[in-house]
Order: sequence, then structure tokens, then C-alpha cells
Amino acid sequence: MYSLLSNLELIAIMLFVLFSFIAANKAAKLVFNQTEKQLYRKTRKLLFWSVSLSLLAVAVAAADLMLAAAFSPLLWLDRLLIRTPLAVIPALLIWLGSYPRLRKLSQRTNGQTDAPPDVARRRQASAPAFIVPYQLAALSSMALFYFAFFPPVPFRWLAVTVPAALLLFIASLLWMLQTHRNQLAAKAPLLYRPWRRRLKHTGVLLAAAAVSIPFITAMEGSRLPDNLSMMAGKGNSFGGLISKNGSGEILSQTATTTLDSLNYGTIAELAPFNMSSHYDREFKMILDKRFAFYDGSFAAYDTINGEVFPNTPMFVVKEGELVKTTIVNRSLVDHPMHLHGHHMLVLSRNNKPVSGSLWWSDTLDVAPGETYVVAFVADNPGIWMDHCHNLVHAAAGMTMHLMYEGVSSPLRSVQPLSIIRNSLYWTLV
Ligand SMILES: [Cu+2]
Repeated sequence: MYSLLSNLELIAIMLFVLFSFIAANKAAKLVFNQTEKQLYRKTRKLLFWSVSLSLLAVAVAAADLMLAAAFSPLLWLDRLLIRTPLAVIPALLIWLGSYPRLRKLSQRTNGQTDAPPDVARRRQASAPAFIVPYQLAALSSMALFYFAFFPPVPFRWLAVTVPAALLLFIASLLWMLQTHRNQLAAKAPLLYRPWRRRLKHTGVLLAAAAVSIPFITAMEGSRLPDNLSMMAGKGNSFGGLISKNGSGEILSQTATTTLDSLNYGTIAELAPFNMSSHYDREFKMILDKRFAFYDGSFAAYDTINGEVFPNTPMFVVKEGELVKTTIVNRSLVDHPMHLHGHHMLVLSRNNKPVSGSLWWSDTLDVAPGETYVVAFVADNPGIWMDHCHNLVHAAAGMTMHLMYEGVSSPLRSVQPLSIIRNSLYWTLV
């Protein structure tokens, strides 16, 4: 229910962004129409966009209200206090300010003639109270988009006041601009100048480039240092004193070398198999992220071989076989991969063979860009989960099965997703 409503709200918001920009663009261009016929046709079209926009605003509000009726405030407070007004207020202004003028314009008697629109028509088609509500809807849609992807959680009014003030400021600038255009339109027909449009586009591009500077700065600023105190963390109430009796200075520590399992220790025993062994099966496990449909949602998911569970093809083996798997992480986050029922022997990382003591692994953390080759003996018949041990990833589909030929299970689940969640929780952790 929660996912359904929040997805519904998100889809309505995305369409609101699209429709409001189309409507604002069409509304601003009305006054440039050179004949009554053209003006008539364009106003009829704008009527369609106005109704669609209002329906989307209703959808956003309805989804938010239903969330508010059924769930705890942390899940909907920002939605109801920010997103609902951002969608509903411009839609209301369109009905109050634009719609009556739109009706007047579309009900004219000479709507099918090639005569140029007269002064009264031009004034009507460029009245600020008519055009600005559409522009405000487009502005609000940008704010909606922002708050949908950067929700102010926990809720703070400050997170709302700054964007709201900015929005009102830009809206008043647009009002002034439209008043000016309205006055010009009263004097003479306005000519549509493509170079002005190009200039506007260039301005938008430059603004986008300017906005990307703080974005890149923030992204770079978020990089973690090479090494970090174990006590690092915002709001550390610890005071930084650790000792037996809870007071005193931290003992100075000498730096030690970093543990790297690839060459840690010495070869004490011979590996049962290595890169040059004969393998009965060789698998590839490509970890990545992409937009996908999963259990009724459309979002960016962590995938194995391009798929999410249960669409991920299984690895099928026979008892007694020697199996080699190459794991490649193409995504931007770590995936600690965990195979049930078997111990994997790591053979190499990024083509460098393991040179220390034998590196047996139950859960192998594969960092972005890394390639591991692992091997195991298929000596434990069953249907085993092979999944990312970041349980959020696993429950969202980064899960597959290692299966033995001839082995089946009579067990079923009425809720397929609960199979993953329960089995992760009870059998695999
Ligand atoms: Cu993962």
C-alpha cells in the first residue's frame, strides 16, 4: 500500500513536471499567433493541458492524503505540507486566473478567420493573470521534483521557506515580464523571434552549467579521507576519552600495515585447486545497477547478470563438480557476495593471483571495478542462495540460486518476496 501510493505520487509528479512545462510554453507563445484561426486552435489545445495538469495535481494530493490517513507522520508529513500545496496551488490559480480567460478566448465568434487578432485579443492572450499561473506551475514542478528526490527528512520548516521564497521571487519577476509583454502586445502585434528563443536556450544552458559547479563541489567535498578515526562521526557524545576507567588520554598508536587478504600470511598448505585446474563449470557474475521493474515498482536496482530475482538465471551444477566463478562489479557500490552451503576459495583479484595463505571466503566483498575469480567444490546438493549480503540489495532482487541437477523443492511461498526476506533473515545471516 505504501509503495503503491508513493509510486503513484511520484509518477503524478513526473508527469506534472512534463505537462506544466508544455503548458507554460504553449501559454507564453499564444500572443505570437498571427491569425484568429491559429489563436483559436492553440487556446483549445491549452484547455486540454490545463485539465490534465489539474488531474495530476488531484492525483498528487489524493495520494498524499491517503498516505496521511493510513501511515505515521514521518512517512507523509513533508509530502502533505510541501508537495500537495506545490501541486494544488498552481492548479487552483490556473482555474481561477487562466481558465475564465481561456474560455473567453476559445468562445470567440470569428475563431475560424485568417484575420490578425485585434488589440483586445492580444491583450487577453498575454494577460499576466492568464499566463503566469502556467509558469508558476512549471516553477512549482521543479520544486516538486527537487523535494521528491531530496526530501527534507526529518522535516524542518527552513527547508521549505528558502525554496518557497525563491519561487515567489521568480514568479514575481515573471509577472513583471508578462506585464511588459502585455503592454507591448497592446501597441502592436508581437512578432515571434527565433533568435530570442535561441538566446533563452543559451541562457538556460549557462544557468545549468553554473548550477553544476556547486553540485560538483559538493560531490567532491563528500569524498572520504584516506584514513579516518574509528571514533569519527557527527555528534560524537563520547568526548574522545577512552581508557580503563573512562577518563584519561588516548594512548598513541603506531600505524600498522593494512590487511590485504590477497597476500596476507604465507602458503602453509597446498591449494586444492588453482587457476590452472580443470573446471567442470565456469560462471560469470556481473554486478551492476540499472532501472528495472521489480515487484510492482520501477526504480534503479542492483542486478546480477542484468536481472533481478527471480529473473536472474540460476547456476546449475552436478554433485562433485569443480566450479569456477568470475565476479565483476560494474556498479558504484560494494557488494559483499555470499554463497550458501559452500566455501569459496579466492583464486585472484583483478588478475593478481592470491599469494598468501589460502583465502577461503563465505562472504566476499567486491568493490566497484573489482574482478574476483573464486572456485568451489559442488559437494552439498541442494538449492542454495547466492546473494549480496547487503540485505537491502538482496531483498530488492540482488539474489539468485545455485542449483544441483536433480534437486527440487516442494516448498512454495504465498508471498514470493517473503521467501527472500525470511530466508535471508533466518538461514543466511
Ligand atoms: Cu549489494
